[in-house]
Amino acid sequence: MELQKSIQRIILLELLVPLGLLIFGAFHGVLQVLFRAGVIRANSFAGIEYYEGLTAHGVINAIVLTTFFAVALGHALVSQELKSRLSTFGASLSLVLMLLGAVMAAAMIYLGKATVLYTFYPPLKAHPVFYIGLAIFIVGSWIPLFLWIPLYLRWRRDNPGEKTPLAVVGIFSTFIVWQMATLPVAFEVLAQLVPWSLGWTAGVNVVLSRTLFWFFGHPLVYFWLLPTYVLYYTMLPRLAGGKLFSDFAGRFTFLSLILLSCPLGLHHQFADPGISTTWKGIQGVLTLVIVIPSLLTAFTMAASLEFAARKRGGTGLFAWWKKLPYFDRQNWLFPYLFCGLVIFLFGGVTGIVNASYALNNVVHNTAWIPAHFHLTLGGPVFLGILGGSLFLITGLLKKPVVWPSLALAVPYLWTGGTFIFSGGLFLGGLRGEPRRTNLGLTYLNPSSPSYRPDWWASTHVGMVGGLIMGLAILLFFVVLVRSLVAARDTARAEESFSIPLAETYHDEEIPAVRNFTPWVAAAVLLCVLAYYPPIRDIIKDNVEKAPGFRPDSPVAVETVK
Ligand code: HAS
Repeated sequence: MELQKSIQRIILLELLVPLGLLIFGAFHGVLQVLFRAGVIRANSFAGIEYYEGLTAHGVINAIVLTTFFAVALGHALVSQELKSRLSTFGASLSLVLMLLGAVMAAAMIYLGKATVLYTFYPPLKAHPVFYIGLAIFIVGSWIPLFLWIPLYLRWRRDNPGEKTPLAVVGIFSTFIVWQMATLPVAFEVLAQLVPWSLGWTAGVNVVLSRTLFWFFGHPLVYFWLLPTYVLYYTMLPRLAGGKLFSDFAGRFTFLSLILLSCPLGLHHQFADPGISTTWKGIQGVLTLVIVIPSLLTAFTMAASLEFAARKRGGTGLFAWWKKLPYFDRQNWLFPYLFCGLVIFLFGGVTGIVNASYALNNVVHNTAWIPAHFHLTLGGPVFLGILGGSLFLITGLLKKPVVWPSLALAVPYLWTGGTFIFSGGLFLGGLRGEPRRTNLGLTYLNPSSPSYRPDWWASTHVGMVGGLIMGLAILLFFVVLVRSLVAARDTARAEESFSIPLAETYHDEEIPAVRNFTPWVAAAVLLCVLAYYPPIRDIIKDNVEKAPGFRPDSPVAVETVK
């Protein structure tokens, strides 16, 4: 069944608009490395202040691009796999709200009224329109799940006893995680930040809002990761020329991420006052448990790749790796997913370092942290989005990918750049180099009393990596634009578009992964157990409310009576 034309148009907008914004997001990324290396030694560049650019970089790349992609992929896969028509009205409403919210937030950032970084927690204070824009954006992103649920229930009625398609399990898991994650942040925004920014309340309970933010912020990272995991489990084995090694591994990974994504946010707050070490310790241990689905994914992907490589004639204990289609121009999507996996090995290991309560003291708030998340969010997730978007856009428009060799080069260039960039930041982080700091004006400025010449090498290595990453994105846009303006592919014009999904090698029958309900119920229970006591303590402590600040000054922008 072909995807409705109206939904195709919506998906295209959901992919193209954020990719357009990515031009700004990526530009600010490149400026970041230049500011940090002291190549730009100023408070602003091209009229955009350092923290304005950093906020735009984070909000566009980490929130807007990722959420739009998840929704677009969700519409395409749910409709295809459940062979159902989506509500055009519902999908359009979701799109309009998300666009409106994104425009409101972006306008406030570029007007200099929301320099609060992508984490937007107080005491940094933004204009109310920024927070309201974010709230509207989130509400827009809630709608798709509620459009898909009736289709799913109908599919189950019509197909009794059949397994839910794996891609649908993955997409539903993504949006269940999103739903659970966004409730606390919606509460933070609506109950704390909007009234505070409107001047209705004086000051804000920072411990509470940071805790609510990270209650959202950690599952957010799995919301980013899950669509890429859907691509890994459902597409990568086929692109490699084989089958998915284990269907159970996919279902278990998706469902266990529903269970475990939320009750871990305190590992971002190991250094925060006002929260007991007991709860930080418990959530720290749970963080190590959530590594299990990713280790299972590592095993399953390696096994699936081995199966494919052996089918292609690969032999030996390790020699089979050589047989994978790394440089096949017709199969340009393979390296986007494969390189993401390779990068994620390092992102995952450094995540385990962060999660270790004692080691976290060494790396917290240093350049190590952005190094970690450019190997997770900036690695598998970003490459999944780039490759997935190019695939969906050209597929829906029935256009060829022009210059496939260039398209193929992008993930390799990005991988090289990311490793160099993160290598520099890891090195700097271990020497105490702070994150979110305009180093060029201070520590990398020879005429400053705080000059740190020993940070020169790490920031410059980071800069070289960042410039290579910038070049990779530029080349991606060359391919995208060139493909957009190309004539339609006449050979594909008559075919209906569908996403090619992998068959399964081991199709296990395990009842525990056949139903969402127990996983969702257990997840809610675990969240209550992990968060009720620390939040109750924070409310009981009733700490003094903090005034608002801007990131570039230690002086508050208001007083709290
Ligand atoms: Fe993280 C901070 C711990 C995963 C993103 N993380 C962040 C921040 C972001 C982020 C954005 O415990 C900064 C937030 C901020 O602004 O302050 N993270 C973890 C752990 C994991 C983890 C334990 N993070 C992610 C993912 C992200 C992400 C995924 C985005 C998508 N992270 C932390 C902690 C902090 C943190 C602390 C707070 C630090 C602080 O002090 O502020 C785990 O889920 C990772 C598990 C992953 C693995 C890897 C599996 C490997 C696979 C690849 C297999 C490869 C193959 C191919 C088969 C164990 C699946 C091989 C082929 C070859 C040829 C080699």
